[in-house]
Amino acid sequence: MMNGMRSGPRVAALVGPYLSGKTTLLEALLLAAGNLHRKGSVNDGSTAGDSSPEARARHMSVEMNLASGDYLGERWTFIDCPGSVELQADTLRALQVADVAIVVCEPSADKAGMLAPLFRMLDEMSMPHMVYINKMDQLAGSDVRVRDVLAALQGVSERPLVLREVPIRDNGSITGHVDLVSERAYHWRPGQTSDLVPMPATVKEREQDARQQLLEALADFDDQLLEQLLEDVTPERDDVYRHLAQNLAEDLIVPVFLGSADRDHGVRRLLKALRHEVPTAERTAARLEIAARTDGPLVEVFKTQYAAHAGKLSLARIWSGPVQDGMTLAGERVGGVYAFGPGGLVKKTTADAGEVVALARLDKPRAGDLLTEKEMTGRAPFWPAAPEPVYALTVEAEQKTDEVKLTAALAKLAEEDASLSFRHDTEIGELVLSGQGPVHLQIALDRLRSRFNLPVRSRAPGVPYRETIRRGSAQHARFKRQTGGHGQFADVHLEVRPLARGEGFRFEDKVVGGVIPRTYIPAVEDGAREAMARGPLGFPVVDIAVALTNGQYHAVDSSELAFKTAGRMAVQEALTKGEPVLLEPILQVTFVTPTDYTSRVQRLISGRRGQILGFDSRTDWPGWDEVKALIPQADMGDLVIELRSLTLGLGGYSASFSHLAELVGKQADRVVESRAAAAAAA
Ligand SMILES: Nc1nc2c(ncn2[C@@H]2O[C@H](COP(=O)(O)OP(=O)(O)O)[C@@H](O)[C@H]2O)c(=O)[nH]1
Ligand SMILES: [Mg+2]
Repeated sequence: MMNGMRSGPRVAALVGPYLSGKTTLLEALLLAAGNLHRKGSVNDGSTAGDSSPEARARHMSVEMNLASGDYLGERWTFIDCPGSVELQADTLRALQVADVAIVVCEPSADKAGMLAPLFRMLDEMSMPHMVYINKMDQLAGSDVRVRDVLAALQGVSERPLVLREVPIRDNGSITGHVDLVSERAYHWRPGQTSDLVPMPATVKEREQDARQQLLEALADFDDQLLEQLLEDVTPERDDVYRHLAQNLAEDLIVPVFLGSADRDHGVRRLLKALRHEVPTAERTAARLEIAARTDGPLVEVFKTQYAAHAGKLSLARIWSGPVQDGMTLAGERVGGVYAFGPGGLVKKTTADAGEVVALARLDKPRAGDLLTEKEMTGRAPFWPAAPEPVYALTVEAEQKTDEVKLTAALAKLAEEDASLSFRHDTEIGELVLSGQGPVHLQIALDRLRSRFNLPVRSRAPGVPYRETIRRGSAQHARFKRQTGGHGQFADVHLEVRPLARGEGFRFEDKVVGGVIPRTYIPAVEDGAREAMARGPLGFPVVDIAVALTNGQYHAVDSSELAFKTAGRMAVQEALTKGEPVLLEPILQVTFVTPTDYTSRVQRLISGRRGQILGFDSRTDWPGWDEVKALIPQADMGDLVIELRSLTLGLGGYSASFSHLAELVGKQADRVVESRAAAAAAA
């Protein structure tokens, strides 16, 4: 690297909050590297990234965007990741195959907290990452200081953040930077290489200070460097670069760069750092515990996509090469190898280790699979689990005839995105789509229309209410009918009584002396179950016991059907008389939130008829709390939206069924009325 040796193709993932400027930076990097002639803008929808109709319509990245280009003879693939928390799954996948993450953020101390989960995740993965503080142009006329922004960022990063540049200020605006390793000063010019200028006297002291901090940070990991510093020896520049590369590769320090993606400032400096300091694919494979091969290809699929014309595409990083069009991978023939040009996919005949490619027409592989020629050799060792769903909608094809097509299309979308799932809800008889929030699901619905030509309707899914009784009773029912030849006869005595919550249904046979023959007794139980399918309030009945105590039969006229009918009649009667009561599902919900917002989360819980069970600071996560609560499922529908707006998008939750609880009063009346109205309409 430093000695001019080629490093092979490398991959950088651009991550960070929504609107921090990732897509703009991608454009600036491609332009600065010489791969674009004209720079697009996210504001008029002309960027290389964000080219899908769903992204253009929202002016935001709705999925990862890839673009490869060459910089000084080396191949780079940039993966621009969506910033929205709802679209995190894509970011996680991109990070699985990247050599480095570039965290793009705004020059604001107030917004630093938004980066806490990201820094934490990167550190947990030991993922080499650097920070690019974007939008430096916005500091013109403000008194925001870079060192304060840095201090705020450090507050949420476990790893030391190390400034690589200090800004040059002129009349309040930032006009350039001083590189702390080379100690050269640069004047920024839009769209051009920066001018080397003499270091302004005003910045000298600050520069010395920041440089000393950088060297001390490196010396923490190297005794020889520490000795040099103690003896006031100036370390060799190449040594400093070597330490920087080494510490980045091991995620020991996080270098921080400054710039303005919009104006192409500080972009070449960033590219140079990428070139000299980012670990090779080989080193990344070792970090990920993926054993490269010497005798053939090994590729990792990290995303699959169903493109309109090309069919299924498997996006893959090649850990061992080469990969050729027409070769066999995992026993299937590769029907096309594509690179990611700034304008779209570019067909290739062969691709080498380190590259990211799209492989066409491989049916079997899923994201996270490792492939060789013959087989899938397993899963990537650290492949992340899909995030739990926190939001759901029902989906229904506008045209009834499209229903089969709808299931097939949803299966493809769910394969592309593991954080999206769907199931057929037998109780409401509808497809329920679950995911990470309203934006996430709306994007999926838009895709059904734009990619599969499938217009759909959607709404909030119903709550699976139940009902039970409060009072038991004894019932007698006789079913008797005389029609032509032989008739129908069954006579039963039942005792129906409520059970404790969660006990379900029990059927007890207390018949003595054979007053009802054995063969008819299961039929009585079937009849009871039929009555319970829809209780007097309109919902399935739970938590009751039915005991068959006595009865009569007729040698000719009795039948299973007759006893089933009598059983149903008796249980229906008992339910109506038993003070039926509605039961609603209560979920156990565990929230995680920065401590600053814990009281807001507690108010949110109370506002949704919830009951706080307790809260605690997270032992392994300083500055964060965990709040446990019970919340009715009926109040969970849009909870994630409010939670995110109360917590700067940082709070999250997971929920699971806890128990059924009685619901009475006006609220219960409303539920029963709307059920009756729905039944009447059906
Ligand atoms: N002032 C200023 N605005 C920028 C800069 N970089 C990006 N933006 C603007 O910030 C907004 C979000 O940019 P975008 O690249 O879409 O952010 P992303 O959500 O992180 O991909 C757009 O309006 C950009 O024009 C910058 O360096 N300076
Ligand atoms: Mg973007």
